This record gives sequence, structure tokens and C-alpha cells, in this order.
Amino acid sequence: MKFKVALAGNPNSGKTTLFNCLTGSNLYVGNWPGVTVEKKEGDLKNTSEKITLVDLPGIYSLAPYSMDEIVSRNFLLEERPDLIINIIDASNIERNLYLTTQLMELDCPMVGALNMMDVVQKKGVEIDADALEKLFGFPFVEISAQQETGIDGLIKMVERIVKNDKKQEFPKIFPEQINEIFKEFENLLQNKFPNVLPDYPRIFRAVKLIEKDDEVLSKIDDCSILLEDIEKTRKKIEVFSGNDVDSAIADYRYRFITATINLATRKTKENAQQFQ
Ligand code: BGO
Repeated sequence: MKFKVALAGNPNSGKTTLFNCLTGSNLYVGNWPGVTVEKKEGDLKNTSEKITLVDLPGIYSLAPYSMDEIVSRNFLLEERPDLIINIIDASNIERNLYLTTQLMELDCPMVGALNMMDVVQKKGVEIDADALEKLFGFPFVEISAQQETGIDGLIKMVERIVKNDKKQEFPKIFPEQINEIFKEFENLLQNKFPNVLPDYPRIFRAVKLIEKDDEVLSKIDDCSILLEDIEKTRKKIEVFSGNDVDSAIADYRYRFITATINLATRKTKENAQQFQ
């Protein structure tokens, strides 16, 4: 069997270092189609199956603010990899998990690679990877790409998930009332607009349309009627949250992250540094 795995994470999370650890020297470098963004691929080492790792450009979110973000999210939506390795700079875990909450909407199996654990340990902080797995619905592996620790465990985990094809259940991260508003909108899309991006993951499609994401809207032939329903949905979110839609959605993501970090991390030294 052949499998395709994507490596996604924030800039400076150690993605290049990890890519090199995971693939060794076998590497093909090209460009993403139509743009001058470098594309790197390599085969995962020490596996019994052929697992090709595709290095996505470093991104902070799945919003289409930059070519890197557009390239990454188009790949994830169109190529549907068998697994995403989401590299997280664990010494800046709160900021890095923001992208994670967005990747969870792509309905693709995932493993979290908690990188920079050497830095985290020096800071006097412990991260409970099992607790994170329970809260996020997918496994986390602690690594240091620079010191090459945890890499074998990560490779074994990747192999196990792609071979078993185990469906992961991601939790709902928004408050109940917001989930209800999304659900209503998803049902409306299904019943009234069945031809609008039918292949997109359902939650991703709903969130991006509600956010009036230009890239997503540009893929729809005539969205004037749909836009009326989008506005009504946005109004409901604004009334419930007392905030504009983009800020409300970002704020709910951070509230979920803060709550999970509080449950899954612990200071091991009295004078542990401020952890975020
Ligand atoms: C420099 N632990 C530690 N401590 N550092 C790490 C780890 C880790 O687990 N993983 C990566 N780094 P990239 P992106 C550097 O280059 O892979 C370091 O953007 C330096 N360079 O070594 O490039 C890694 O691809 C001079 O650090 O990340 C690199 O995601 C002084 O994190 C940086 C100090 O890694 C970014 C560091 C000339």
C-alpha cells in the first residue's frame, strides 16, 4: 500500500528539522503548481509501507491571507492526505494550537507532534499527552526534532494510523448555542444549496462560508441568494456573542485551547516560566 501524509504547522515550529529527521536523505524538491512556493516531498524512513511525506508551507491559520495558506489548504482539501502530522511548537503551545483547531475541521486523521520538548522541560513544564489526546480526539507524541528524540515513536504512530484507517472523532470546540447555529446552517446548505462545494468537509465549509472567506466564495457560481442566508447566520452569531463574527470565532477557539492547556499542563518547578 502507498500512503500520503502531510506535514503542517506554524512557521518556526521546527517543520524543516522534523521533515529531515523523518525522511533522511531521500527528497524531491519542486514547486507547487502555478506558484513559486517550494514543494518538498520525501519517503518516511524505517517503515514497512511506502509513506510519502509532503511538507506544506508554514502557516498560522487556514484563512487565505497568504499564498502559503492558500497552497496548504488547497492541498489538504483537494488531495485529501491519509494523515496530517500537525507539528506544534510545544514551548508556544497556545498559539500553535490555534491552527490545530482549524485543521480539525478538515475531517482528516491527525497526529500532533509536540516539538521542542527539550525547551519545555527546561522551562519546568510537563505536558500530559494522554490528556491532550482525550481532549482533542487524536494522539500526541512528544518529540525534539533538533535532538532527534521521540522520532521513532512518531513514525510508529503514523504507520499505525494510516494502516488501520481508524476514524477519529474530533470534539465540538464551540459553545453549544454556536454549534446549533452551525448545524442549522449546515442543514440549510444540504437542503437548499446541495451543489455548493459538496466535496468539502461539512464543518469547514460551514465555518468558511459564515466567515465569508473570499477564496471559498469565489468557487461558487452565483452566491447572491446564499449570501442572504449567510448574513442571517452571521447576525445570530453576533447577537449571541456580542462580538463581530471573525472575532467571536477566533475567541471561541482560544477559549477551548486555554481550557485544554489548563487541564493538560503542569508546572514541575516552583519558578516555572510563564507558559503559553
Ligand atoms: C535555528 N528543540 C530546539 N531547542 N530547537 C529546535 C527544535 C527542537 O526540538 N526543532 C527545531 N528547532 P525550523 P520551520 C537556530 O535555526 O526547522 C530549531 O520554520 C539558528 N539558526 O534548529 O527551521 C531549529 O521549518 C541559530 O533553529 O522551523 C531552528 O518550521 C540559533 O528551531 C528553529 C538558534 O526550526 C526553527 C536556532 C541559525
